[in-house]
Amino acid sequence: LSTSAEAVAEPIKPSISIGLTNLLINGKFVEAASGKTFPTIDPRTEEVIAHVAEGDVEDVNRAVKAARKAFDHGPWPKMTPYQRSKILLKFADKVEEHADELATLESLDSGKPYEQSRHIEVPGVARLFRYYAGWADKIHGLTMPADGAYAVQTLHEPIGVAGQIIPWNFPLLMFTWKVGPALACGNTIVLKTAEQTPLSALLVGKLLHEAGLPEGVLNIVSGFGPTAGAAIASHMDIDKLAFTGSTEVGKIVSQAAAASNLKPVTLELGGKSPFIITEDSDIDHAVELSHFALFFNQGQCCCAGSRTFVHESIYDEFLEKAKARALRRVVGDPFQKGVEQGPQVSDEQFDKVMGYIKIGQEEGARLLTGGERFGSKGYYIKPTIFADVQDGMTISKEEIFGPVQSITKYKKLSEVIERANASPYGLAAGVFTKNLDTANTLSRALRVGTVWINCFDVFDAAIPFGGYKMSGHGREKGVYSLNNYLQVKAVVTPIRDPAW
Ligand code: TXE
Repeated sequence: LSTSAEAVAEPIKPSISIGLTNLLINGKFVEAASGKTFPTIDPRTEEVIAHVAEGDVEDVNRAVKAARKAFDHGPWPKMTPYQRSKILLKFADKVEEHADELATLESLDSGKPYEQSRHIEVPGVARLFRYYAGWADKIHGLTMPADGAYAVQTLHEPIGVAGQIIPWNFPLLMFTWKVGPALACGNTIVLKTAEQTPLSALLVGKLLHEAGLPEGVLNIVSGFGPTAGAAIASHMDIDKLAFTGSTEVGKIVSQAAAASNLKPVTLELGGKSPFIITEDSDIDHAVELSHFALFFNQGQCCCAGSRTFVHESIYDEFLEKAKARALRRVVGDPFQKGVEQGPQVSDEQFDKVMGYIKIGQEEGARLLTGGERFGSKGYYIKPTIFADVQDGMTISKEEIFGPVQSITKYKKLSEVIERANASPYGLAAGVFTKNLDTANTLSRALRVGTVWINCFDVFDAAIPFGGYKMSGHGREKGVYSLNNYLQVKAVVTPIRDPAW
């Protein structure tokens, strides 16, 4: 870990100048109506990267006006689906042309390893937009027989202006999961980025316009939740709301959506995903996969495998190897090659995670490794493992959202099913087994939106993602996401002369 420590002491200067900091409204980058800005912070150095225009209610109003006009009068929903598809495809090419720049912005703003931004996130943006470009001209209704002499058809129409609020853990991908299907279906958008990570979306917005997106179709308002975010959730002229973030705020925006104009809401919220390792497992492989399931993206994944259940017959060996793997994890400057883990996104998240580590120790979980800050500058935390975690402990119940693995022992399959399901969350689960019967049983018994068997975090564009229970409702990605941005109109015509 010595090279990582040096990297923390000497942050690498990425060769990029921050060009875009204003709000994107009606196809132009404009200052906030108030003239206010807020700083976005480099989590490696705790220093300001740039001051970004701070959108508020008036800016959301301006953005909604532009989106409304673009939907009601603009060319976008009336373009042929093929024309829309071509713009999305051209945009995907532009993402690839600007891959280095986008990945640099993403890592600078969020602290995630550059190699991850460059080889997972940015290609993911291009892939998903191509996937939805493919759907644009395959969205169509049905015809159906009816009692009586009627010709009946359904039209699948865009909903209108979509309000979208996204978090900071995957700024580019969360933008993509929401904007891709909304545009393919012909909607217009007002999107709010997270206040911790406003930068990459602005460049993506510029590229979408360069690819031919008409003005007003996509508006991006940087700013804070209780101001700009709340204005979107409660806006009377926004027809649909999609939100990804905490369960707490998910409830607030749902209430605001209902209290304003009853706009439909899709929610992708927190999780406490079990990762179950059965007795027949190859231990080395199980250690590696469960390590990845939790520590990927600094542990800041809504679906992180944050409750590792290990069969008692392999528990001790598993603990020893999991600890060794955590100690080998390369922590350091995200721009340094080979680094697996950068800093947490913000001081607030750093404090939250350190708080949970303290609670874990106080409540009697056994700290195997880590548990403290890494280096002296930046929001770095040592990969941390707790063993012998009991279900009633706070760290087993609440979302930590950091590099803290909680390992617990189980005896029987029926027991682990019950314990895994005993959570208000139901986002995802990992199952590691060689036994087909066990895999089939667990994949049906677990009350979660995704079950990864002998794999984890497989996020193909075609695979739907979303939660059971308090992890949210609605599905993103895949064909299922189109439903979020379409409404069905039935058209009924009498057949005047059914004599034939
Ligand atoms: O989330 P918030 P925070 C979880 C994770 C994390 C915790 C808190 O456990 O530690 O949430 O993170 C906007 N009206 N997740 O505070 O506040 C906000 O500006 C409208 C899981 O960052 O939910 C941002 O754009 N909008 C999650 C977005 O909501 C509001 C990813 C998310 O922020 C608002 C992130 C309001 N009143 C955090 N208040 C996941 N599911 O992946 C805030 N926002």
